[in-house]
Amino acid sequence: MTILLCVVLATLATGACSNDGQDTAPSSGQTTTANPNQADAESEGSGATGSGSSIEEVPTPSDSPTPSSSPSIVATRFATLGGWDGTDWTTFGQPDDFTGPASVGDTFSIIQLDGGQVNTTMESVGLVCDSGAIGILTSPEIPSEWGGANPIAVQAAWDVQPYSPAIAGSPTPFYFDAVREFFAERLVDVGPLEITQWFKLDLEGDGVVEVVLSAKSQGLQPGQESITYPAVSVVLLRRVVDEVAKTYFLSHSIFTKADGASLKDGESPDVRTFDVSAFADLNGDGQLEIIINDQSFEGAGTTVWEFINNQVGARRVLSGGCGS
Ligand SMILES: [Ca+2]
Ligand SMILES: [Ca+2]
Repeated sequence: MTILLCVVLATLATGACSNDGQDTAPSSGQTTTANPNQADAESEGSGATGSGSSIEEVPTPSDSPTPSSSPSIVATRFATLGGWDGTDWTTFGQPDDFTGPASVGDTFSIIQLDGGQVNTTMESVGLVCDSGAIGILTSPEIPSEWGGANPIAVQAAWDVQPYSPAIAGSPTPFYFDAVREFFAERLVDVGPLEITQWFKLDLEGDGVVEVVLSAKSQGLQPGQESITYPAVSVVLLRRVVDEVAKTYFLSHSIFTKADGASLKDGESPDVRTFDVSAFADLNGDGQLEIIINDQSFEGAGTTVWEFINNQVGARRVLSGGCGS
């Protein structure tokens, strides 16, 4: 049986992998939601100030903090994604070469979702994926678990986790409704859902808490051949803007019955699922980027999203991975 696969190579600000468009998340996107549940809206907006009214403090393009003039390098076990070159995001020659400012013996920090960090040492530049991609190899090896944790390793001159780690908990029904509404706006009536991750954290340290969640069709597994349509997976960011909760979509995939019908005999859908790998400031501007894993049949990728502003939303700035 032929499985539709896609190889995700290190690319900069491009779609990671496409199958009838279900994974071509735009560089930014947002939906405006007149929040039907004011209590939840207030909860979402509450932060260290104890009030959602501090929305005035949300950075705008004119007062956004300045990124570092020093570089950073971001790697996973299967790809060196690139990083910040002091002025912009860059691939550092990925995936065919590596020209980044890192040397054998340099220390990288493996970022864990709970806010912890584990040091590792760069040993060489070599093959990190069977596709031929070149990247940083470390000792100990950057962990990778198909279908599980797939963290990033970072070298940077600043504190890449300047704010408290995300607090995970049990999502309320309100957030299931928010996910349904996101897909309903795309004319997809999703079936049973599960929210696999739910974080409340302050991405830029302005005292207003944001919500990030990962959701998918109940029981959906990457690479699954037999699926119930529609099969969906998404990572959403919700933040309070002008006292209203807005939803910004990050990585997502939608596979509908029509997509399935378009497959040839013997083909199976390339089911992909997404989850948050880490929150880390990868360009030194004091604002946390959202790092997302994607899993497919024998494939694993990572995408870095930078939140630009309330109008533009989030932008995919780095991505890479390995599939076969
Ligand atoms: Ca905030
Ligand atoms: Ca940042």
